[in-house]
Amino acid sequence: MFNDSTRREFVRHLLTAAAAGPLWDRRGHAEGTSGERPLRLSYRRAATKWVEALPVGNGRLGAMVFGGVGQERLQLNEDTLWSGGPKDWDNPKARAVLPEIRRLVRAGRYVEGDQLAKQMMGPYTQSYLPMADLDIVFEHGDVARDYERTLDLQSAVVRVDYRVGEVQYHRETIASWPDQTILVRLACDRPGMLRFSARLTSPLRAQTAADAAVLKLVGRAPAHVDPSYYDRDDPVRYDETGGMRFEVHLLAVAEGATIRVDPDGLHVRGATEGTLLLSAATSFAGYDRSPVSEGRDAGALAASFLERARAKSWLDLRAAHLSDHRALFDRVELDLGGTAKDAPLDQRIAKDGVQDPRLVELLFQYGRYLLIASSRPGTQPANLQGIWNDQVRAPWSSNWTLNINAEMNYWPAETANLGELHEPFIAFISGLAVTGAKTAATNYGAHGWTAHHNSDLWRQSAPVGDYGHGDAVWALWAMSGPWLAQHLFEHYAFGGDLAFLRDRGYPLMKGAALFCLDWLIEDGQGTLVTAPSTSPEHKFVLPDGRQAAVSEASSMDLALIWDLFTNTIQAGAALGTDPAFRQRLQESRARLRPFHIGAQGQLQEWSTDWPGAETEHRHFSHLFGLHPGREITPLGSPELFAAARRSLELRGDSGTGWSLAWKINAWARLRDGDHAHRLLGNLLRLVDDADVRYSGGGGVYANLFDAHPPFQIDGNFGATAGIVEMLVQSHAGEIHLLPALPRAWPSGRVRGLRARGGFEVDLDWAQGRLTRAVLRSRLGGVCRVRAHAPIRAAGVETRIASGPNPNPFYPLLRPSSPVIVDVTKVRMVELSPTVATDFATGLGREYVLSV
Ligand code: FUC
Repeated sequence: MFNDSTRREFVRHLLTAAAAGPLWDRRGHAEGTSGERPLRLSYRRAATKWVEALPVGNGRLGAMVFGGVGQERLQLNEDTLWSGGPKDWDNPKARAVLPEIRRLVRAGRYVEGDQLAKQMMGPYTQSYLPMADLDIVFEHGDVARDYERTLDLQSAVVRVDYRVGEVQYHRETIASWPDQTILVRLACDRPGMLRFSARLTSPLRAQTAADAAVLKLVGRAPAHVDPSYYDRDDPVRYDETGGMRFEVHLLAVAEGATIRVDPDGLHVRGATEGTLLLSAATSFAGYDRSPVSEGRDAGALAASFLERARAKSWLDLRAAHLSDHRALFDRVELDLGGTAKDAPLDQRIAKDGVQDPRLVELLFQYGRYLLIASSRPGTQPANLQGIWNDQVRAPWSSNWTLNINAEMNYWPAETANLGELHEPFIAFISGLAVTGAKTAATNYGAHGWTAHHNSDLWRQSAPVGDYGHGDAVWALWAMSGPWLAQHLFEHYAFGGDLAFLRDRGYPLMKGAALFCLDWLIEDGQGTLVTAPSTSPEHKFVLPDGRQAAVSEASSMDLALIWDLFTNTIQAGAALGTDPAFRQRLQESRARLRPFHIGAQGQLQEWSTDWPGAETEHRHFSHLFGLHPGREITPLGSPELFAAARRSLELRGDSGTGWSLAWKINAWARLRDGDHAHRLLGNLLRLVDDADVRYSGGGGVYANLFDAHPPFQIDGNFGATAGIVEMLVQSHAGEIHLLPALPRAWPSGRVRGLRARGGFEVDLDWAQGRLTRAVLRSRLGGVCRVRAHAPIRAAGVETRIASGPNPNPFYPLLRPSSPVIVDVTKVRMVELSPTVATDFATGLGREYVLSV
């Protein structure tokens, strides 16, 4: 028990949440994270809505922590808990109607093409499901003082502190990767004053049972769940033969307390401190195995995780969690200036938004935090909601949407120094290449593999739409393969791991390229085109006013195929393999229909300069080559660069959350830092709207989750990636330092960003100009650095760059010249002057640069 002065000390630590004092160190409650630039989401009241709760996760298990006083709620997820099981989604009819669709499209009968395309569809994907709720009901009631609720990004701990009468209460929640459990630590400063019951419930079919000291929830997922936008009777179907099993196990450890377990819960009385340990598992045994007849033993798995964790003390569990998390999180530091603000986070967002550089830092690091919490080697990749979902029929099934959203989740993985967290996505792509090879053969009679706009735990690879219910504008898009394959190449391009490229990356890239070679057709004028082709989710308007989706050779198709062929050629050359195949890719790439620059000086979205159905449509797929591709660069393709800028201007500055995040990246690639910053400002707007909105309305919720609306995590990852693109770029034949620094960040520093070719970059800037940089070279090779002036490297000879960069990771690519409808309409972009400097680097060496 504390005397008055230690008690005051205790409260001070709780309220300021400052670095650990000796008391807390000893008791293991505080983490001692940096006091100077705290990275915290803090609030003075508990969450009342799901998008106010704070996420923790270990890649596999996720919890949304509400932080209630009288009742704590943890809404729980496990990343393999989905409806359904493997099944046949391929559709041989697609192959039968393919020639007729191509004929209709060639004849300009697009609306008929759209209709016939419905016959190419397969079933909708299954749904990612919520698992359970852990409710902790405290006997002290709901009235408290000095309440604070905080997520500390650097330690990955959610803390709740409050006082009831004279008793100070403290709670910490972590999701431990090393110990595969979610842990809730509870403490108070008066002996025996902790009294609570912990209960488990589930929105799925489940029952609880007491098994010795453990409370178990044993449940089953539905065999089928329809997407939320598909309005049918009986959308959630249970059946005894289908449907994954799952178990959640809960144990309380509290020395000196009385603990009773019954099916209703765990009842703890007379505790001063204690820990709840929660483990969970499903019967998922792989995307191609039945979770019922070939499933794993969910109960045995959950029990083994719990067994291992209960053998450790809270201090050890917490220390293991901290060192695991910080080994990833601490690699990057960002300082954009500004002063610390004490107000609750939602008020800060509403009041200051992007004007507060500390909020931008928080948003940036939140994306990194969320990736660490939702994507670890061996887990499922982050889906539309990462791993956090409380709805049985979540928006868009909380699946993987492949025409931008899932890819966006992984944009920051390499650049923001979390390259190994790309792994779940790479493994996902490997699975999709297996199911997608069957789809390519059955639906199109094509070699290689591809997938379409949606996928799920079972690696659904066919067009969705329930055999005709869906719309071709989103369902009929056979281009997932090329986009996904970019991630394999980028993983190699940043890390330089040749064994990865040889054994995993290249074979999958080649498979995607084989599909494209078969998918491309002659247009009768010597060029290669795709058909049926769409520009994801955006229709064009025909001269008679009708709208259609399916045509020939949308710009995005051509950009994706160019990117895939280019990457596969570069990868094959790096491996010294397949020269004949490379030759074939080179020849086909040279014959791709060139981009067209339309009547407004814009990059055309479709092969004809049709107006779009929505001028400010959220997707701007035709700019893939600007970002995340590398076809459109100021040096390699200045007209396309100018046309891309015009297209983006025409799209405007509003959008859904992910669309705003993509625009940050795109404006950064256009080297317009102020415009990128404006988009960042549009994203850093407080939203309190959960209804689905397709045009405009994007922002962030009180817990900084991206708001599409509704919540969709891609915008968080996209924003983090966009902030990196503003500071460092390396896609265009050189490393560009501060390519798009906005005036709003005149001075700052960043440490630990990554550039292609194995470089790690630290930067310092003042008065809007680079002052110092440190480059660590992991692979050696020539480093070409672009900055506002020539750079000097301490102790190394430098020279002004000329000609191609000899570093094989840095080709300068020159795509075919575009067809320009009216040259007078092309407004070339004037960029502020910059200089590129070359110097040789040695493997594992560090270089200090000055300007
Ligand atoms: C695509 C987007 C929507 C949404 C959904 C999950 O259909 O066009 O905006 O992000 O995916």
